[in-house]
Amino acid sequence: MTDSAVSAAAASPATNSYRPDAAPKDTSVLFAVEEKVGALQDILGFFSTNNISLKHIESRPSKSEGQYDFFVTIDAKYADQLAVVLPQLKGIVNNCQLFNSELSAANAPWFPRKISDLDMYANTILSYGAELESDHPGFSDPVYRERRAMLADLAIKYRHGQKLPHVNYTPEEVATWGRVLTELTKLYPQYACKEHCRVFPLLIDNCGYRPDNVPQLEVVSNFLKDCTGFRLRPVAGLLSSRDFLNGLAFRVFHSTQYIRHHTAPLYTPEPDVCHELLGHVPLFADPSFADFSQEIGLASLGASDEDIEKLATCYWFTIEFGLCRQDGKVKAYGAGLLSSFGELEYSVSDKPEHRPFDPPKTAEQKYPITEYQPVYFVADSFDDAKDKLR
Ligand code: HBI
Ligand code: NLE
Ligand code: FE
Repeated sequence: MTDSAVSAAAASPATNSYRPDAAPKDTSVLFAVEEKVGALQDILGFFSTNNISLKHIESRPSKSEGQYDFFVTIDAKYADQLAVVLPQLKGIVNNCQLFNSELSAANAPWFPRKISDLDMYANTILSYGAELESDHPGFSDPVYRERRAMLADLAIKYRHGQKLPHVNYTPEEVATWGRVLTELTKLYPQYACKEHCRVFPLLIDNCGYRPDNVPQLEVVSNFLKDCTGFRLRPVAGLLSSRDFLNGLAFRVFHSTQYIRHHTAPLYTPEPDVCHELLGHVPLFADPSFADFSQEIGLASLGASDEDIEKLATCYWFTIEFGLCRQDGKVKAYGAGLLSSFGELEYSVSDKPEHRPFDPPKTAEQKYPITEYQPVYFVADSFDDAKDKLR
């Protein structure tokens, strides 16, 4: 590093100091235009009218039919001028994206660079939403609330590299887990996707999935590490979409450790240990699904708020509430379905609407968070979902 780079790094906050090369860089911009005679001339005209000299330009047919992609590189000295006219350019082209730019690097939100950076999220839990509070039986039960506070505290104190907290579940908690496990086990053969059905017996054999035992996160996390490199990290409650998705980029799944209230075994709107262990864990042990999950996470690193929103919606309709077609039948792979013996059967029935998984459309779909979903998206396979999401 040069002296000036050292001082630049020292001056910026510790969390944002990673800048491997402080020399000014070329700026590149990628966009698509409708295919027509003179399209290239129009593009060149835009840059020359705005006094920006091009260093490099190339074109190729776009993935979307009837359009051409242009990839344009300019020298760093024109970067400020490009920033001025960028909104105008965005008005006349499609899918405009900026690369390699000092400007875009400076504007990108902070994101974790290494797995231990996830320790920063331990204290950034969102409060429980009002909706959750009003229809949540546990919130008027003082014993339950105290237990939740104790388990939240364990998660807040956790740091990367430590053993995951061991919890001695009470007989009442074990009974709730046992009920959920027993009911779901009856439904899985008919409604769960084949990847879930393949892994589930391994969890019984290796991780203590039994009606009389709530499996410990540490044991389950070690099992996942062996299968796909995914691991669990305890979390006190809901994280922001950005923080939660960023974890997936590092193959880290933030897992709650408390259990739903004993009066609501059928369905709960918030994640709990039943949801994490029965819904998510079996699929994070599947290599193709693990890759799919990590790709959503990688796309979230440094993404704009707008893109985070779209990724969170795609996450919701796949990892959380996804359906897929297998051997001519519709099966559940979404964790929110695989952990709810109320919603699982409903989701594959003809009551809700089923639409094909199509990221541009799926990313715009609104959804309720405290009741059964009115709409589900059906993918052909995890590999197909992964290709489409890209
Ligand atoms: N936080 N702890 C936790 N668990 C989740 O399942 C979760 C979250 N935050 C957001 C979220 N899920 C999703 O609904 C998307 O917004 C990513
Ligand atoms: N509704 C799910 C269940 O009852 O297990 C939890 C969903 C969490 C997003
Ligand atoms: Fe979940």
